[in-house]
Amino acid sequence: MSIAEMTRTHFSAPDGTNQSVIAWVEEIAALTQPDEVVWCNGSPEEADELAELMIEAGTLTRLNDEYRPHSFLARSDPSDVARVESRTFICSVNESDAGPSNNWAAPAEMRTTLDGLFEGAMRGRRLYVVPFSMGPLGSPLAKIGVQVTDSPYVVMSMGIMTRMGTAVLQSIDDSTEWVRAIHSVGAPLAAGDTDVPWPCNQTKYISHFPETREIWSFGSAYGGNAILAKKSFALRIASVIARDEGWLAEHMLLLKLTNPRGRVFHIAAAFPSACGKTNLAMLKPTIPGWKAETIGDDIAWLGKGADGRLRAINPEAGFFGVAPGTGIATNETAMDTIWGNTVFTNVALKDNGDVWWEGMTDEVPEHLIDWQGNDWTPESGTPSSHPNSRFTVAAAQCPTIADEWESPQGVVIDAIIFGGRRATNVPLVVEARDWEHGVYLGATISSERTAAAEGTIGELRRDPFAMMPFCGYNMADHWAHWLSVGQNLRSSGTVPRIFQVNWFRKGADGSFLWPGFGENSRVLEWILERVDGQVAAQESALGLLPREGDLNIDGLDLDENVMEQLFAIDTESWLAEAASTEEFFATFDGRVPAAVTRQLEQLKARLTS
Ligand code: SAT
Ligand code: MN
Repeated sequence: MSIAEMTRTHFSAPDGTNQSVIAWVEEIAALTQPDEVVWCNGSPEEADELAELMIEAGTLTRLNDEYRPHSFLARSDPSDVARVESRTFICSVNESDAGPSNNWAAPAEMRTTLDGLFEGAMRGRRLYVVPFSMGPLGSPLAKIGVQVTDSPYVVMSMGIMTRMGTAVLQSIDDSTEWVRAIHSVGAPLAAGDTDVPWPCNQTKYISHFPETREIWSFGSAYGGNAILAKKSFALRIASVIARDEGWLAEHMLLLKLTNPRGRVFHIAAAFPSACGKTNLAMLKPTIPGWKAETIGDDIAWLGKGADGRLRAINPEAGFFGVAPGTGIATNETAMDTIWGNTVFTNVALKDNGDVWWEGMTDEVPEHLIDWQGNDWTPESGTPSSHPNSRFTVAAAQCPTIADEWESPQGVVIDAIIFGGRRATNVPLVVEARDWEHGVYLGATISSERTAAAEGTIGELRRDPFAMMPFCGYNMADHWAHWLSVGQNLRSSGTVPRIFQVNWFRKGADGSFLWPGFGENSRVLEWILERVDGQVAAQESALGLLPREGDLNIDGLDLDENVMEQLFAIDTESWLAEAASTEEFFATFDGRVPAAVTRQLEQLKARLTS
């Protein structure tokens, strides 16, 4: 069967499709005027057919089956390589509900702008209808969305990152609340126009309408700008639904750990983009007797379960991980996950038809085609792969995926961890005194900028709960919501402990003090021994720290004084940090909860006492 014949079967909505979906697709098609409407069924044949189309269009290169079976390389337009936070909008009815940390636009005004941009935007292209479930289909915690897009790359990515296809569409009935997500690369084709491999538009809008649970994305085909199930739905829109319904949608990995005594724990950990969430989610413990298994690497939905405990699911079905820096030494599990059936974006191509990126192997290939399609040698002086280049792969392919990763009820969370990338100030690990203090630690995460979004790399920025770019409502209200979730959990008995970690502290010579990666299991050991009541801790101005000798560094080759430096509390710079926190809180127009500002006052008092 030819490609054209195969898709022809999907040119009308499958039997049983709910009228609300059909009417909406018709409305969007009337606005965007695609040549064809294709209803995606989520089958492997469909994905293969899309791959063929994209190979023909130059969007994808098929990798050598011998080294990387059934895998592809995509090269984006060099201008479309990361999330565009300056073009991301929360269009709540009231500006104050978006808060000072989001770009806001009045819904009516934004709708007028978008109507203008989307009118005829899909001319000469196909509109793909992509029904998807976040969370296992049928789970009480799962949510449904439908994305329409004119990008086959986005369809393919959604097929990996979500549960996608006809079964989801057929689960929608008149009572289903489903999220509407509209995406166009914004590059209509006139008759006779030849397409480019990666169509996109210099004008970009990633707009969210929290009240009507809608997403409109224009101009980009990259990652979080375009795979709307991910940051736009599972974080920005879901965080608003979660606020309204009493649960949490967070930028967190989920990890299962079993200690040498056989006790099982689950942790949820929030870190900003490109700060090692995927590495931690796929941790290989270096300490004997510990086992780590993966549940999720980026997003967690958490809520009080029927048993009164905090439970979490990974709403995604795949990993969209940062490639550079991923190698056997840093994340062997990821390397084993991406053996095949993987889409790589903006990495380098080897002469043998496999992929390579900085940090994949110690040995650097003598010749590559770089992420922009140019010849590359070690002398080129530029990275061969874009620093935000990615792999997209099904979570089920991860060798350490935990049995319960698709548990409809979610897993019980024993500890919550907040982290960032901090060269100074923040110790290797601190335990919060209580939930309120933990919320303060989350609210005051700062982190050095990475390549995951536009901006100056290395610059320190505030990133509360690692949700700064992803919270669909006022960040200060998010802190209040966390306080109320804690209160609700307390009313039924168990509240998870909260910790802060920093793998990235540097010494005077600018090098990292802590070896990180698998050795982070030592820090998790201390955290879980605390949770298990096996070890005491010592008070400090910042919270509870490991007592000398309690953190297991057996067999680690650390320089002298490294532990002192990792836990050093410099009063002067902490007072400066507290002053900067005060300024940051002041930007929220009095909306910061009293329990959070009280924590700041207590910190200052402790630092000076
Ligand atoms: O591009 S994504 O937003 O999907 C990844 C990230 O920045 O965390
Ligand atoms: Mn992320």
